[in-house]
Amino acid sequence: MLRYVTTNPGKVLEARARLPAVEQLDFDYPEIQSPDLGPIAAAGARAAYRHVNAPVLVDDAGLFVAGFDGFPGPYSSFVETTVGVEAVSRLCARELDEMDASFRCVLGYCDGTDLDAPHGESGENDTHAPRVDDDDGNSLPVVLFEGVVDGQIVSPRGSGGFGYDPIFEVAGATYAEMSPGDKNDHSHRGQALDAFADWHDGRS
Ligand code: ITT
Repeated sequence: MLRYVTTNPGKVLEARARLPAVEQLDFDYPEIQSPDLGPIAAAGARAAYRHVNAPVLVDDAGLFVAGFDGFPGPYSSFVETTVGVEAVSRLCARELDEMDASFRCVLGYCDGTDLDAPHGESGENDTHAPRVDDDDGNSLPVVLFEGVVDGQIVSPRGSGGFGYDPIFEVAGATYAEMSPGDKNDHSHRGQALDAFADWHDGRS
C-alpha cells in the first residue's frame, strides 16, 4: 500500500484519479524553510517514512507569481490562511501589468530502500526524478518528481477544487472550473503524478 502524505483531502482526490490505490496519511510533517519545493518535499518524505516505516509519497506545492519574483512560492500555505486567495488575486491585479504565474508540485517518494532515479535515462527524466541523499549522514534516499504549469492569475471563478484553484487559469478555465480528472490533465500535480506512476510502474 502507498501512503499519500497530506493533510489536504483535495490533493488525495486528485492523486486517486491517477493512482487509485493510494491511501491518505494525514500527517503534518514539519516543513523546513527553503526557497525551493524539492528540499521541502524530500525532508517531508524522510520524516513521514520515519513516522510510519512504510512507503510514502509526500506532495509539496506552491503558486509562483512571476511579477512578484515567485512569491508566495513555498509560503503559499501561509499566505492562503492569512490574507486569502481573493486578496492575492486583487493584489496582483492592482500591482502587476502581467498576471503570469506558475503552479509547481514536487512529489517525494521514500520507502527506506536504496532508490535509484530512472535507470540509464537522461534529460527530462533525470530532472523529473533526481535522487536526493540524506543530508544528516543517514542514507535515506528520496526520489523527486516535479510538475510545473504556466498560467494566469484571474478574479475568482468556479466552485471546485481547493486553495488557489479559483484564481489560477490555464487554457481558458480556472482549476476550480475543472473536475479533479480534468485538472490532472492540465495541472502541475497531474504531471508529477504521471512521472511518478511511470517510474513506479517501471520498477515492478
Ligand atoms: P499538506 O502540506 O498537508 O500536503 P497543504 O494544503 O498545506 O497540505 P501545500 O503546502 O503543498 O499543501 O500547499 C501550499 C498552498 O498551496 C496551500 O495553500 C494549498 O491550498 C495550495 N495548493 C496546493 N496545491 C494546490 C492546487 O493544486 N491548487 C490550488 N491550490 C493548491
